[in-house]
Amino acid sequence: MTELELISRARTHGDKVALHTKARDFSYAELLDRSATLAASFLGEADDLEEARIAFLAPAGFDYITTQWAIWRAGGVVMPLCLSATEPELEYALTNSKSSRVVTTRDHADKVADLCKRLNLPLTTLEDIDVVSEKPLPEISSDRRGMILYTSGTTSKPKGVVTTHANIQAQIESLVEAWEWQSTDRIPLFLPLHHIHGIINIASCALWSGASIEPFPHFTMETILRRVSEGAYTVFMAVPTIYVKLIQALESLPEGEREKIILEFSKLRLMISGSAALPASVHEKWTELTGQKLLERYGMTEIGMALSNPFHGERRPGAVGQALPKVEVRLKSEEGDLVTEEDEAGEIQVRGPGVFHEYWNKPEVTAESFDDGWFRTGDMAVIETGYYRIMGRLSVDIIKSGGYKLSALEIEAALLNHPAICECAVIGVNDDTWGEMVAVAAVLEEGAELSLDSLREWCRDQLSTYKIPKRLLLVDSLPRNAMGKITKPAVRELFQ
Ligand code: MLC
Ligand code: AMP
Repeated sequence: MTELELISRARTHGDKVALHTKARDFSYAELLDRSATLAASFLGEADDLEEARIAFLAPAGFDYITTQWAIWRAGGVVMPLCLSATEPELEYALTNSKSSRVVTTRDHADKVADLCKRLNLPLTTLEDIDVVSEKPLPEISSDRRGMILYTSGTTSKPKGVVTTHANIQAQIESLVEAWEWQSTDRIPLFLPLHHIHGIINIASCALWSGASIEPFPHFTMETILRRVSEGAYTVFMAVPTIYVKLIQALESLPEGEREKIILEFSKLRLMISGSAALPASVHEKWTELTGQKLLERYGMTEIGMALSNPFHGERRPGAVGQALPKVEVRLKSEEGDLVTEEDEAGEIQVRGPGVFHEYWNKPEVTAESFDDGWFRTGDMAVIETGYYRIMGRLSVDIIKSGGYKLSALEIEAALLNHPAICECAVIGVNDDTWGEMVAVAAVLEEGAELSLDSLREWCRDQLSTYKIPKRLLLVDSLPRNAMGKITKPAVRELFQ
């Protein structure tokens, strides 16, 4: 029988604690039992979901993991939705992926009920599933599609990144080997579970290894500091914004309390940063405070993780290390030549079994994103004394804020629906906490008025919180080049 390796490995972990939650602990055996029951229910009369896309909306925890495993075990493709998405964003993901049903919890049903009705999509609430007896589950070969994650990019609307089970397994195995995951590891999970950082690097690597996860619906400083001070974890993974916020929080604590938490941070066996550039100053400050040397790594939804500072050896501030196991990395210059020398910049291109299968329903875009079998990341880097250093992105239209990748074009398209806005240009402005922050320069309709507060209020129904502009500049005209195209570097100067 062909069973996913994640599932057969879980059998060997049996009674071990897989999830430690406030309510109670859940063992690996419980994850297996519940996911088998759910899989039988999702299958109904069918023998195999045959790659049907099943969207689900659930916070990190037992429901999330068992739904994910159940969809996989029944032969479906998991499509985790963003808990803070607006209705237009959810509608786009559901219709673009042609999802066949939405699964959620009673607590979250209100968020999708009307939409599902309008789209004529069955909505299943996990608490209301009739316990059907288990049934034989289909064989899942590793070349089948397993997951779609929506990622923003150089196109206005997000693209669905499809990975097969083989891709997912390769991404997990690479990290388990490089970072020496242990079955004794305990890790907090507070990052969103519609992105690869939370799904692969934390949840899947931990469960693959027989480790224990403490899930949280979102990041809350007080709770995390308390659990760290109780010695709850061995491994910690976060985006740079969280390390900046942790430094601010620790520095504002009374000395006794601070020292206690810092001592526990210093005992962790591994602390990792990724999803956006970790400023060298933050890296150094964290070492100064806790004695921990953060391990910075670089990755992307389409490729999993590609570059990492070493688990053993020098973890260099401002650098992302070297290629991970199972990953080949090369740099290609703007002229299209392979970069063979140190200190010469080039685009990062990646090849290997972890690289995604396709952009959902976009064969041309998929083909264009590869150069002779190598995925073109759109990120520029150099190698300096053996380590890669990320220099920035090729596209000005991609913004990274708080670790989220945002498309300036998607935000512009939404803002252009505002009745007061005639024209606009969205850029990311540098910010010490968020890395970049969304800023918009706008030309208003004749006689119209617009404040940042009212624009932000209007955006709440259209865009997730992190996409909503944090700065607004009203201008008479936008800077353009001779061809009439808006020049974003000149827009950025307007914000200086
Ligand atoms: C929220 N706020 C922002 C903001 N997001 N302000 C500026 N820029 C942003 N991006 C503001 C809100 O408006 C609000 O302000 C206040 O901050 C609190 O909002 P929140 O939503 O409660 O924020 P918080 O919970 O503190 O979120 C911060 C965070 C979150 C860092 C925990 O952004 C996060 O989880 N980021 C991780 C995303 C991630 O996992 N990316 C990985 C993608 S995969 P007010 O005024 O209303 O209080 C990938 C590949 C790889 O990148 O390599 O890993
Ligand atoms: P996403 O599309 O959300 O998966 O985000 C992937 C992008 O995040 C990459 O293309 C990079 O631009 C960025 N990124 C991830 N890790 C790092 C890092 N350590 N340093 C700089 N940028 C990073």
